[in-house]
Amino acid sequence: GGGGAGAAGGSQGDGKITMGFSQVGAESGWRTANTKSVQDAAKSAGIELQFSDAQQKQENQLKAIRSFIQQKVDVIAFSPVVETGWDAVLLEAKRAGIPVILTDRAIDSDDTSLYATFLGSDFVEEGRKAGKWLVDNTQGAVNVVELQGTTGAAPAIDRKEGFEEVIAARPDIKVVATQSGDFTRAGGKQVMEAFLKSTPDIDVVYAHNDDMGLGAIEAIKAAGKKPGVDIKIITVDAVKDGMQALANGEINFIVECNPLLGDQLMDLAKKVVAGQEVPKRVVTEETTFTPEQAKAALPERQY
Ligand code: GYE
Repeated sequence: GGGGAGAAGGSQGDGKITMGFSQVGAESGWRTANTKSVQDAAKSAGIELQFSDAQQKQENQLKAIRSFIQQKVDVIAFSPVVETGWDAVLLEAKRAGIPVILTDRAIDSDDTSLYATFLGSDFVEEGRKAGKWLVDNTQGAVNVVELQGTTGAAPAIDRKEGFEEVIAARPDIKVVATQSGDFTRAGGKQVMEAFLKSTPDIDVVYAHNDDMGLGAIEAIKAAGKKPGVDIKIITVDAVKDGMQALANGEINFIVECNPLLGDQLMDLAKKVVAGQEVPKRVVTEETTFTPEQAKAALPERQY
């Protein structure tokens, strides 16, 4: 790391860019695909990657970022596990002259000078797409239970918000229970087991990711009900296991969230390190899948 903007020195002074990357964890299929994408892309771009897994803990991310600053990497990229609490550490990076790229998840801060750009999905829009499917594909009273992502995480906050915004048009759609399953399969299963005991007449599960939806499927089956039929399931991500369940009719609709951010991230990193202008926000393109569309897409699906 040459440190200052435009240096692109690399830690060994070999002209290579060094990127410190703080990943959220390994909580989901989405995350696994995202990690692989970042690692592969760094290799092809000739960027030296210092990869750190925070195991879904903000304190680990703070430690990793501080260690990247100490090592004088050329650029720091990270996917913030939660939205708040980053200003102090990002100010330290700024003072050290190290540019920061937010990838996948956003932060909640008034000071937009703390990062160069934010690359990732529009999570509010994903929530809207989930809500729209529900509004368009149900009639009469509908009881929804919601499996939220990690508390305080941008995709959990935004997917809830976008969904609520759209279903507000149908007062007969009610979210009767909502709780975090921490974006994991085990979390989704556990929360769904509790919902099935405490909440009568569940018509629909809205899970903020495939993994929690897959956990909910296990709980629904164990309760002697048919996922996708007795209880409809909407999820977000469209990773292979989710798409397989959708094709099998156990999930009814998936909103895609693209984890393959690696190439775009390396591209942005090179520009930022070279002191070039980059857009402050780069939104990834995504679609939605019905069971028929999942069947068609599965053979080509990379992750
Ligand atoms: O949807 C979920 C993962 O931040 C978009 O994190 C990402 C989310 C993704 O755990 O599966």
